[in-house]
Amino acid sequence: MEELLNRLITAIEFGKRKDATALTQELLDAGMPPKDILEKGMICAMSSVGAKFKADEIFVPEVLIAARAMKASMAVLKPTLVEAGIKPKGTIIIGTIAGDLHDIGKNLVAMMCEGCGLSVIDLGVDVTPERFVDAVQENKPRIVAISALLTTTMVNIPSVLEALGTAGLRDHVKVMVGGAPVTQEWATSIGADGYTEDAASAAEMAQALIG
Ligand code: B1M
Repeated sequence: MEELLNRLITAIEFGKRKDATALTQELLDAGMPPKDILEKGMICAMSSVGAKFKADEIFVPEVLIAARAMKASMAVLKPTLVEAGIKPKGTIIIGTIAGDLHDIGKNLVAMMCEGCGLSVIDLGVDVTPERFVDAVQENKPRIVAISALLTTTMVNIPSVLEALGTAGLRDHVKVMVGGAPVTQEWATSIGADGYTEDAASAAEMAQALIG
């Protein structure tokens, strides 16, 4: 089974979607617990992808195809995880801030977080403070993650923090911010709980904030 698991890791890392789904099914058929397939296989593969991306050894397209393979494997595994009562480590709501249509970086953050075993609710792009608040009320996530790619839209992020405060939700969620124009200094100045420069670090921080 060890060999099958290593083949699954390689298939995900190299974005071989069909191989990844077939190997996931083979591991299930061979009797490997779904939790082990998730943690020792899929999460391990995406951690390695994240580390290589951070080290500039691979780039956005490779990460996207790896994440796509991981998603396909996850679709095979999900029913058995649900059956076995294995819950995600936590829920994160993510979106690109109002006025902003850039979503490639935000999608990377979402995929990396999924790769770490978090449940991700992606609100898409151009997300207003009201939509963030509604989604928090509905889904009770541990984290709200907000991406901005424009200097003209990052200034809309503080309104989300304010709206969460007005709705009495600010103490219930950690707010992470990121995107090209955002800096640690600015994130601190608006009272965000976390800032990271890249998607792999965002997933690491999300796990750390969830504890
Ligand atoms: Co736009 N665009 N764009 N664009 N675009 C930029 C951002 C820009 C820097 C280009 C430039 O002028 N050099 C510039 C912004 C200038 C500024 O404000 N400082 C710009 C502009 C001006 C515009 C328009 C206004 C152009 C126009 O119409 N006049 C317009 C705005 C539309 C709108 O949003 N309302 C616009 C439109 C577009 C397209 C639609 C054509 C397209 C977006 C397609 C899409 O996303 N689906 C687009 C693109 C592709 C870009 C560039 C070329 C690439 C952005 C990208 O995807 N990078 C960009 C120039 C550039 O960056 N070279 C540019 C790859 C991606 C992986 O990186 O998103 O930074 P990034 O994500 C990184 C980190 O930032 C971080 O992790 C990722 C890496 O690991 N990260 C987070 C991101 N979110 C995070 C959240 C976190 C943590 C980390 O925690 C929550």
